[in-house]
Amino acid sequence: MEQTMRWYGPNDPVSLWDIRQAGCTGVVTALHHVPVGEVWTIEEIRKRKAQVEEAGMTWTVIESLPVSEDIKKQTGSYRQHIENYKQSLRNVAACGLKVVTYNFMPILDWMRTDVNYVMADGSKALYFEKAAFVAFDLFLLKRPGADNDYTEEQIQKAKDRFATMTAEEKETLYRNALLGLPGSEERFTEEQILTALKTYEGIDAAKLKQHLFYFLQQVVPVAEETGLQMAIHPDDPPYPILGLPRIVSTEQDAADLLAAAPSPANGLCFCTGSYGAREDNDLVGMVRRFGDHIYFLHLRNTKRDGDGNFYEADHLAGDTDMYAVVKEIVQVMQRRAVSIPMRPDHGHQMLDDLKKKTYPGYSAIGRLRGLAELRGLELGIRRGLEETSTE
Ligand code: DNO
Repeated sequence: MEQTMRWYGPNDPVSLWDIRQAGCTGVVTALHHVPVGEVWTIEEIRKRKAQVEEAGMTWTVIESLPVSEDIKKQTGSYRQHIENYKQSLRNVAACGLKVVTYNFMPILDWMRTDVNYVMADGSKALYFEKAAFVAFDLFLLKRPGADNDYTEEQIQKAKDRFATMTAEEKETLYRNALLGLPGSEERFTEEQILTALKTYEGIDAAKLKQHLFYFLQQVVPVAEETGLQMAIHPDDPPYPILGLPRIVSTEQDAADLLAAAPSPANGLCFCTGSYGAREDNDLVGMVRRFGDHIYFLHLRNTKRDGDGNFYEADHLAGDTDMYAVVKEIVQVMQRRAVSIPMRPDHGHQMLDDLKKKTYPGYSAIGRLRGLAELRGLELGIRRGLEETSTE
């Protein structure tokens, strides 16, 4: 696997040299300063590429070229935004980039209730606690109609959980849940989120899927023409939240979107953390079946419990059998004769990370640990396969 880390750009407290010293040959980044829906110009892309190359690394994977809310809803300027997206694709291809990561999650990207969940060893992880999330929805956001989305038992659990929270904990929960898109410090206000949620009334999962398919049918031919690989990131967590549809959560969802615009350019960002937060996703089988369309890998592990809670475990621990997944990936890469770009997704805050302020999930040392473990795992698997084939 080609080893990379995400870099949020010049404002990222983790520097390009930190990433290089972690053993990466490339970074994954985006032009976070360009407003969603606008064209990425060749000039801006080149500038960013030069910065990465000055630190002795390459930039081939974009994460993300974001899809506007208008495109997801097919409202307002969506046609123009799709044209702009096509132009951005042509521009990034002209600058030598290869993989374009994006997602189709309405309004919010990933969601956690606690970004400083203390583990037994004192490091801190990201946590999604169902009862806290339901409490946020019902008692802090007070989303109209929210109580219809939960069972009596879930509501009771949320009430009990809320009753145990101090004012400070409520404030922290509120801030975590409304954390905006990764890469920005911006948070939604309660009013903004309620207004945004209202705009999705009448858009159910079937409709949102149609919008995704339409988008793909428009942009995939341009990606194919220019030699790019599109890589859709799954929903995180992989089920509906706040009454919003989520349509990239399961193997069937992935199969549907690949079939909607058949092309070598239409592919997946295979995130073991997101798909793995659902018990019914067979990750090894998915790698085997979608292998030809996996263009980017997010390797991360979660530990679930029966109540819908999960925390981000060490990369080689948790519910996903990382050995089995990486072994399958190695075989896919051998069959395709490629090295798929990978990044250790998220990491715990540990050691000096605990004294620094970084983007949640993106501290240097925690990710370095994950990367080092994954790198060793891959090497061991490769050597093991070589030995068995020459025996
Ligand atoms: C979270 C990330 C996601 C991902 C986007 C891709 O840490 O994996 O935010 O970048 O969903 O568009």
